[in-house]
Amino acid sequence: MSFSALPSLTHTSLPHALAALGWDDAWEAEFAPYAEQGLLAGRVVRVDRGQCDVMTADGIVRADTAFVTPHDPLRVICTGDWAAVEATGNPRYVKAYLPRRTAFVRSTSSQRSEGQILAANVDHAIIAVSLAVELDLGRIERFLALAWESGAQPLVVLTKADLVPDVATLGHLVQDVEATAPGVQVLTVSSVTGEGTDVLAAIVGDGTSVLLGVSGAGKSTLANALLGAEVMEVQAAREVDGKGRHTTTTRNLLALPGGGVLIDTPGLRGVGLWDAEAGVGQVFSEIEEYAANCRFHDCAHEAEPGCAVLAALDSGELTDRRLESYRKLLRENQRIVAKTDARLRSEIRRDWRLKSAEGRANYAAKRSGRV
Ligand SMILES: Nc1nc2c(ncn2[C@@H]2O[C@H](COP(=O)(O)OP(=O)(O)OP(=O)(O)O)[C@@H](O)[C@H]2O)c(=O)[nH]1
Ligand SMILES: [Mg+2]
Ligand SMILES: [Zn+2]
Repeated sequence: MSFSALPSLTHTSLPHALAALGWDDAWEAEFAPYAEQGLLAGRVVRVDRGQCDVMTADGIVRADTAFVTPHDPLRVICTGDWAAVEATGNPRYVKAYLPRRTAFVRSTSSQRSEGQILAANVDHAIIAVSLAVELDLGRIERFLALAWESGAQPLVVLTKADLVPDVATLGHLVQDVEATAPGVQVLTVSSVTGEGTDVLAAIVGDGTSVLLGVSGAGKSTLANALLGAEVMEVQAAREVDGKGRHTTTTRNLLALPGGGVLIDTPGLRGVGLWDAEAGVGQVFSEIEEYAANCRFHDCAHEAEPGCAVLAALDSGELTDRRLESYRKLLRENQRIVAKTDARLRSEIRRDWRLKSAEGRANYAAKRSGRV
């Protein structure tokens, strides 16, 4: 991609050039000690091989990440972070980054299943799902669990609506996804006909959004549609979605012309849960609601008398697939949690919970015009 295609920050009428990237009073206050040291504030637009590009009020700075690449992978600087960069030097170093308000984390597929941060300080986690291939509801649930856990608001965007043969089929597909995603908006879009992109543009015009999904889902095509320019490279010819070809290889933060910030990410083959019990609970909120009515509060929903979950299965309100998926994700999560150092996890979580609560309050205040 070429950064010259980024909308110029000088076009903004906002008081601070960084406002177009999401800078606000709370960030400014947190940055004060770094400003006193003469460090520049900027948002990380891309990290790769020991270096990162940071968008500052003076433009893009290429900086070395040696100081912000600790052993703990969850503390490694990432796209979306607010960085403190040296004003001069060769190389220039990122000296620190501000505590994150939200972070999208998955566990790597490696043996050690470490957490890996995919994007920081995100308000909307957009899960892109192609309608050109068979829906994988389990995978959507998995993405949603991580999205809820991140502290961002999830959104499912069903892409390539133009490839669905008729309206009735489209309706059924949307219904299936909606039943899988309580409390989550489900949008259908087509980058070919333009359908739905205006609705999406309105959502991403506020705050920071990250595009997530498997390779070939159409994330970069959507990013370009929202940017109104061919900034991100897209897969040249559509073969079969999600089959091995990864077009986007780094996570890129882009300022949208109508306001808002978008992070395009490389396709994920799989997303392992990483300490996402609350997120799983939110994805399956209706099951947790049924469970609240079970006769025994420690009901395992196997064969207990007065089990409201089994009653919902019997009446058809709840599907076997969904209950199985819930159980599977809970089990997987427990395995990950058991593997990870408990003390470290609780420390990191406390940090984030605090920050994301603050972040949400700030964001809500900003939206309602109080800041
Ligand atoms: N018919 C149709 N094709 C689309 C649409 N959106 C994307 N495509 C095609 O789908 C293919 C994949 O699109 P990309 O945007 O590169 O997918 P991606 O999710 O960014 O993929 P990775 O970068 O590998 O993760 C391309 O050939 C696009 O032209 C759409 O709305 N309709
Ligand atoms: Mg892409
Ligand atoms: Zn029960």
